[in-house]
Amino acid sequence: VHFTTEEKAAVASLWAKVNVEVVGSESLARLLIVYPWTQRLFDSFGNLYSESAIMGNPKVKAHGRKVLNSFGNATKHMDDLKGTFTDLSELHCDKLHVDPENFRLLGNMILIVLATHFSKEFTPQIQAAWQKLTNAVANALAHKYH
Ligand code: HEG
Repeated sequence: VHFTTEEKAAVASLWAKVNVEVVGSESLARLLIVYPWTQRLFDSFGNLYSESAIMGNPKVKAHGRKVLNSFGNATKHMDDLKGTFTDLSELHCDKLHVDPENFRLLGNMILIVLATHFSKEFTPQIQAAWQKLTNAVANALAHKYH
């Protein structure tokens, strides 16, 4: 994928305002609530029994922050997403056994959380650029699967 200068600017301008801890934990929490079968991958996280338990779970918070921080590398390396995520792709495939469809689902959760946080500022143009990025990151993370 190729990102235009305008798309890169749209991504960067919003990313600069993102609270990684809040958006990361809310996105992961939504994934676990909206697609409950994803909870299976996090059986070491303790109590995921209800929406409020998931929202308040400190391990969900910490992991959400970690994942979105890592996603942040994508905003800085939009010309080389495959290279940026090679190691993580191998890890999620070989060690973590995460179905790559989940990268797409999480990408959608990130978009929804950004929309709720930024409201009207999340214009169609900004959404288009971000949606292209979440798709490209999902592809990059799936690239080393075999
Ligand atoms: Mg993954 C660990 C990044 C989606 C399940 N994920 C990690 C780690 C990073 C990361 C940086 C830590 C790696 C390490 O310890 O070296 N993850 C990452 C990104 C994205 C993503 C950038 C997508 C944007 N991960 C993702 C999804 C799932 C998942 C969708 C499952 C639904 N990740 C997962 C699990 C672990 C990691 C189970 C290990 C967690 C642990 O036990 O600490």
